[in-house]
Order: sequence, then structure tokens, then C-alpha cells
Amino acid sequence: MRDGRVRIEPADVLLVIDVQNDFLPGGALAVPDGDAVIAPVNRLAARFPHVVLTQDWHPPGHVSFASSHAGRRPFETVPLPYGTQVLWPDHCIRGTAGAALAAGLEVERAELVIRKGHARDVDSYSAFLEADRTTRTGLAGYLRERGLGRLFLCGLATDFCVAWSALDARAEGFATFIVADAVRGIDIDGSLDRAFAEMDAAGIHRLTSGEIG
Ligand code: VGL
Ligand code: ZN
Repeated sequence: MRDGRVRIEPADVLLVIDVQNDFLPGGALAVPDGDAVIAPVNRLAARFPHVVLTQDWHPPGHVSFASSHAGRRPFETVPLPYGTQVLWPDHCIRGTAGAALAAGLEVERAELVIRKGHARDVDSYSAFLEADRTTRTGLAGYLRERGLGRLFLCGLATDFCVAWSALDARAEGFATFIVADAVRGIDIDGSLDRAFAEMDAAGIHRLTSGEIG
């Protein structure tokens, strides 16, 4: 849903999803135009009262890597105990340069970094719930304990980690906004249009950073 200007309130949180080298042009799982989010994210991060970051943070041999499945290639899908998994190139291996936050990201005011996808056999696009849909990252409890939220999401990738995080934020009862000029998508077989349709249907607000006052 589109609405007009929104004024920043004291409990508002900017949730910066996965702005990591492997998702930038030249990275292992490059999101087209992914580096375009850095400038708007920096401007937002300077203005929000609270900033929380996520990092995709996989062990070597992670179940989401095509290289962990004999004969499979990136962007194919496989059935796993928790559902259908898209297979990716090896990316965001914990501690590597590819997993590091983008060099130009100015987020020193971030109060929390949530790392996700760290269990070898379960992926986690969402900042709240792993792909088994039962294991929690702790983020909802952290936000509630501190009395924080509304949530304003930005980062990468719109149709995977941003959308899953936004949908779970909404399901947790947080007022949730997507900052459209501060996200970019991967877009596999229409996944970007689908993600926006699902977010619209869930009551997630869409605005541009210029509409945040
Ligand atoms: C992501 C695919 C695999 C993301 C993470 O950050 O959107 N996408 N791992
Ligand atoms: Zn990943």
C-alpha cells in the first residue's frame, strides 16, 4: 500500500538487511544494482533513532549452496525437510570478505547486528524466523523488550531477505514499511513482482526515503 509522508517517531527502527559485499556487483551472489542502496541507507541511518542490521552468515557447506548438492546448479530448487529451497552460489561464508558489510556503509550507530543462516542445515532469509519457520532469531523479543517498532526495512534482496523479513515483522504485529528506493531485488522467475504483491496483501506500507520526514 502507498501512503503519504511519515514522520519519524522515537521508537522507529531502520532495519538494514544484508548490505554485504557478496550481494553487491562483483560479489558471489550479486544483486543487480545492489550498490545503489548504500547512499539512501546511509542517509536514513543518520536520521533514525534506532538502527538494526542483519548479516547473512553461512558456514562452509551450507545447505543453501548448490555446491552442497551433487549435480545441482545455482538457482535450481531442491526439496528439503522444511520445504523447497532455492540453491545459491556459495555466498556470505562467515568471516570472509564477501560476508563483510559493504565498505561504504555508514552504520556505526547500529545497536544490534543479527546474523542469520548460521545453522548448516537450515537457511534463513528472514531476520525473525529461520526457514524451518519455527527457530527464532530473537529479534522480535529484542524489539519488544526495548519497546521498539515501527520497522522501516531497506537493503538486499527485496524479493528474498527483505520480503521475508517484512512479512514476518508484520506477522509479529509490527507496523512495517519498505523503503522502495533503498532496496534492490534478484528477480528469479517473477519473484520481485510476487514479493511486492505479497507485501501489499499483508498490509506492509511502501514509501520512498523522501517521504520519511
Ligand atoms: C539472500 C539469497 C540467499 C538475501 C540471502 O539476502 O536476500 N538471498 N541468501
Ligand atoms: Zn544466504
